[in-house]
Amino acid sequence: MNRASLYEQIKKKGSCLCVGLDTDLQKIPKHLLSASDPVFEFNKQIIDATHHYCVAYKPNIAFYEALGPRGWESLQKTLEYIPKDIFTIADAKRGDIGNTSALYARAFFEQMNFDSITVAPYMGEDSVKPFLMKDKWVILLAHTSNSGSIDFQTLEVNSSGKKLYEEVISRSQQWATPDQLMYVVGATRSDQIANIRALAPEHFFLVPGIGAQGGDLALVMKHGMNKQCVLLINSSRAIIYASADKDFGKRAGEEAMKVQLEMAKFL
Ligand code: OMP
Repeated sequence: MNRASLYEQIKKKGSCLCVGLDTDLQKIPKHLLSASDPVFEFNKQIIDATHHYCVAYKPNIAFYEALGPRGWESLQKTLEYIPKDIFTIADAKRGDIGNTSALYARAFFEQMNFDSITVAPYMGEDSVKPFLMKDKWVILLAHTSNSGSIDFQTLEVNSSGKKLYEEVISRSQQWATPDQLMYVVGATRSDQIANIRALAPEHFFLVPGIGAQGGDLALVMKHGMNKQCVLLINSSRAIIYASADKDFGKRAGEEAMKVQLEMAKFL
């Protein structure tokens, strides 16, 4: 999906919500465990209940890989079930030397038809470039939401105090246009989001960390948007596990709607 279509969806739905499909067999309602594919059954009902309120879905690949071949099958079925006008993110956090990254790109963009993939920038330009395929997006980890992000990302890389994540953002803009490249900026970094936006005025940010991680949605919307929104704000657990009972789909829909209504105030 290209930038214009993504923005079209954001305007149409009054939403920049991304629902994270972090589907865990330990957490899904017990009655689903007897289904032939419990993970897909859960995702299907979540998608049915939430697709009016979101513009993206982000399956976190770890939750599927951990189940072996049947996890990959559930992932493929889920991807095919997502409505075609909704942006898809393979949250795989890949990145390796060039020829290996090219195979990761084939796995997620050709074997599976994801619109985008999360990529770790640590190995540099040759590890990122193979993912830059026509009509596909790289979502580069910049300033992440987790506590360990301060171990490396905020280290100063020069005498004027530039931080490593800032260098990631400025350097990587030489590799791709804002039509192919997004950045991950955690919602738990909302106090810095205005500064980060100044470094990349046009690029979409994928912002995880509202909901279960406690990030502030209103602050992210207020300081992170530009005129075309250019935010995708992710919530996983707070939406998909709103209930552990048979009403889980309905409750997920209600939670997604609450977030959408909050977003609409800013859009
Ligand atoms: P919840 O905390 O349940 O909303 O899930 C957050 C999701 O976003 C998980 O799949 C994380 O792996 C992912 N994530 C972060 O939480 N923080 C980041 O900085 C980056 C990501 C990500 O790349 O999606």
